Amino acid sequence: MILVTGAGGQLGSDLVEALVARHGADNVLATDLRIEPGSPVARSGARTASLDVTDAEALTTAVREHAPEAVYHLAGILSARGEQRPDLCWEVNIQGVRLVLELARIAGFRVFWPSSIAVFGPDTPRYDTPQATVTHPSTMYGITKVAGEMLAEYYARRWNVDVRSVRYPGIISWSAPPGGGTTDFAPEMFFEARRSSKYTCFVGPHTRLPMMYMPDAVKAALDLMDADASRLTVRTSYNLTAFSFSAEELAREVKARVPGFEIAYAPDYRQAIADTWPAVIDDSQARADWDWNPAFDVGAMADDMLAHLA
Ligand code: AKB
Repeated sequence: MILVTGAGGQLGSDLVEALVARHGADNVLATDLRIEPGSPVARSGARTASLDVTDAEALTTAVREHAPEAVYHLAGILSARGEQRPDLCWEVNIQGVRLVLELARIAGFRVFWPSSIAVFGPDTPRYDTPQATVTHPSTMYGITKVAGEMLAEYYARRWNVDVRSVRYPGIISWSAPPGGGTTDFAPEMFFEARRSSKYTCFVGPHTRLPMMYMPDAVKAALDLMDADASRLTVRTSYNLTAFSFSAEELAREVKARVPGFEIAYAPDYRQAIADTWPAVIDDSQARADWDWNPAFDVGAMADDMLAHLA
């Protein structure tokens, strides 16, 4: 059995479908606080259950009942929401990953856990951000991701828990709306371009961030979990990227495909978060250790997004 937490979120919505295609619907248990009827996860055919990752008893019971061989622990509060609810962000993100790792130590399952470019902060090099560099974030979300990475490495080294992780950049997808992140302006721009041909962007035109299209985000999780353990040299979390663009450059890509598209900028509190994150990430370690190689560049992503949203 493969157990997925936070399955109803942006990544889970597509990853569950890929896991069902690989392992069969009966062998994937997709959990979240609530799985919406008609959602991509509900439609995937996977078994579903309600699960709160901060509830140690419920998580322990789920592991005992289903004896998973792997847990994809996706449940978490993202950066923007985390600044509005730092208490909740700490509780869900830290409690969740600690419990999953502790259960992995006892029960022996493998773990995939997403970290983020949010582990970096204002004193990290912004261009070609190396794998090993300053991780000194200014958001609660970033703090929980740094702590989670440290815990992952600790459980891997001390207890031999097979936990694998990537530092996701912003993820762009059409199948599920983003929720509570700073990079959400990118997918939102596509949704609004199709809906109303205009978008007011919550970061300024020159804000440049690393990004990735959802099929590559799913591929990264599966490729890393498939990788030969002896090749993995990083047990905190791997830098990962596909491309970087500024908000203005993305708007240009959209305008080239949606004639009449209008963009305006009204930066809000999320600008300050974006300003502390890398603009361009160096993911050469992931490429060397497990042959990471994204399939989509910006143009192919924009074509595919708009074709699906049409
Ligand atoms: C966010 O914006 O919070 C996330 C992330 C980069 O981890 N998309």
